[in-house]
Amino acid sequence: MKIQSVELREVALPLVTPFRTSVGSQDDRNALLVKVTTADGAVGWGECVAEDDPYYFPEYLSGEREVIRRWLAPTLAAETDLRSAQVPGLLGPLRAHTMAKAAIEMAVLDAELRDLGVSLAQHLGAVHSSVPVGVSVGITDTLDELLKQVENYLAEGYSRVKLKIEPGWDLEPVRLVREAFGDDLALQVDANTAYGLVDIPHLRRLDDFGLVLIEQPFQPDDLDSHVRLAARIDTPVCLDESIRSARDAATALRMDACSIINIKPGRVGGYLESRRIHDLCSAVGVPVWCGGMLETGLGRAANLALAALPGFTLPGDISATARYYERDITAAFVLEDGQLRVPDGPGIGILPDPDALEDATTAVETLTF
Ligand code: OSB
Ligand code: MG
Repeated sequence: MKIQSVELREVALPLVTPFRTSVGSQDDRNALLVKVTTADGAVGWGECVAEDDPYYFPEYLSGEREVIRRWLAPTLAAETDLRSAQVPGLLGPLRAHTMAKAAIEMAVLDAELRDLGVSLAQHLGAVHSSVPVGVSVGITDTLDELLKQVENYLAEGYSRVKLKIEPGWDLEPVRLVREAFGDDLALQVDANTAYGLVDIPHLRRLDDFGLVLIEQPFQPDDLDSHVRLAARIDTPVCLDESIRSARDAATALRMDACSIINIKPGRVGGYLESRRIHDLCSAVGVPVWCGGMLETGLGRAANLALAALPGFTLPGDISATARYYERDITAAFVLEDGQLRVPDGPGIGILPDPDALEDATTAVETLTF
């Protein structure tokens, strides 16, 4: 293909409930959508998962938009016979900006596969037509409010629950949720880097609650503290923020810094690098699961394709539309027996609804080449 234009569109979607983690709270999801149009008229959609501010990850939405505009789109548009498989290699010399790279790679994959009539799921090697999914529950003002939220999500059928934790909001919420909903509930926690080495004795007390895993207790570049925790705690340690590539994954596993990996395509530079991490982890028997960034229906469609690969043996943070938005820019994803269906149409298998897209749009810019 030859890229003829790239549309950068910002959309603002109010969340149905504020989402609070140890690094901040948000009421809206502002997403950057990337639409690629080829010289032959094929169209592909990508979503950049960068947040407004660099609290979770160093990249941020307006910065990633600039990176796509100035460097990534022109680099790919210079190719007269672009194939999606070349994208990681072509963008590799540009440092970091994995979220921008992932967004434009997703759009190129979508355009290419739509044209071929092949689904992203099939292209990546999916083996499931639907996948069990979990829900990520933010920090709430009160414990009662947390229990109410978990109760509602369980009534909807979610297969596992992830609680956000931070110092002062850890053992007690976990204990109460475990007591209220029983030992069979698949329960895990995510600290988003809120702890330090000195908290290891405290974190070990989580072993009383039979958790599936503890996600990213320490700073992204602090693999050493994760190694020390993993050696002292029975609960499996999982990394999110620390893993930005297949090489990072290999290093973390070799060091025994974790025994489970959360794969977020945006964080690792795309769906192709995500598959490499999946393949590497499968080869050494390490479970992986698909993380989420409160994506619109576009990003969640693609995440479902990834989560249908055989090594994704734990439910991901890919919830039904109703958990995030009253009105998404795509048709809603609905939970069926705790599972979401993997889109099987060409490309990512879903398109934005034109009216919903228009209503959510806050800015559009078109680059032509
Ligand atoms: O750490 O997994 C995280 C959302 C934004 C930033 C970081 C994280 C999250 C989530 C949301 O946990 C998961 C979802 O999209 O449902
Ligand atoms: Mg996380």
